[in-house]
Amino acid sequence: MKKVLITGALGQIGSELTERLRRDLGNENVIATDIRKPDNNPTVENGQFETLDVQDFAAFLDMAKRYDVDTIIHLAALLSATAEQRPAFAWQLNMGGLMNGLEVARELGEGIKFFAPSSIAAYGPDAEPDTTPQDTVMHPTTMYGVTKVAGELLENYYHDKYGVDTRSVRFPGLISYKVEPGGGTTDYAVDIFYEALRNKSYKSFIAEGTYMDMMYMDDAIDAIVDLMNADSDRLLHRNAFNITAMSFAPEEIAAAIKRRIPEFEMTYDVDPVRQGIAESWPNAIDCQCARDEWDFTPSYDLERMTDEMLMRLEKKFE
Ligand code: AKB
Repeated sequence: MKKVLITGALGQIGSELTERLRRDLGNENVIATDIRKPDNNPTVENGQFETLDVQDFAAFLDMAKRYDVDTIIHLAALLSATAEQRPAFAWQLNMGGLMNGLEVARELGEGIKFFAPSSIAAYGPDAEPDTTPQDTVMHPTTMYGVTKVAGELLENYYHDKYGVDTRSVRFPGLISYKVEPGGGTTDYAVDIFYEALRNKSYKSFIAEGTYMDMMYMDDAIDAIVDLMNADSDRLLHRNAFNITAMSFAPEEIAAAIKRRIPEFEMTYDVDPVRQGIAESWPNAIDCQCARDEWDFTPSYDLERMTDEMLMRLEKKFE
């Protein structure tokens, strides 16, 4: 990874990955792109930025060639809840953008590295819910999940057929303080921190007892960088590795916050759409393959992540 083009760079993952890669590779070697223009996002603005609609193949190819990149990190996509509201558009954007990204990588030539995230959403309700294996049945019942499974297969295809060095992870819910996520089912685990500090209360749209995998953003960014730098000979899997750092239900994250903010109270106003999505996903996936094949080791558990989120957001609100 020497010169990287990132799509969806203004999103929750993109902003933090852009900042990290600019530190690792130098400002001029990270081309941040998004369909929107940066609006008060200094991490992305302090360097090369271009507007790019990933559905425009010619513009995508032109940009990758113009900057002579050797790696594409394709993050532009709709998340689960938004995709369920607009399934046809979700298919068009998630699959069209991915296909264009892979075609750009193929045109650039053999050995180009390509990353596009999959998700725990790639599993469906018939997968084992606990310690869900890396390799098992994958029959998602959401449009987002359907695009993730199809995307994993497509990335394998481009690797096997054209030699594109595709790599990916199945991300759990990602928790961060810099840029808020939008349109996801796991977003409650970020919203809760904002509301705990602003109002000392939170109304959860996910029901009590619903377990989902989660991870603090620093671990997610490390995971992308470590996987992209991993020795290809060690990778028995590629698209995509299970990774997770913790699994909790709403009442457990609420309890962790209450231990630090005793006045905090949580109530429930369950959204049937997002609850249905959450129930179709695993409770806790098994990430042993990622540990064995590229030494994945997250460092934030629920307690450390809660301390960090509250401390960082308090500073942000000052
Ligand atoms: C979502 O909730 O849609 C995402 C995901 C788990 O992929 N955070």
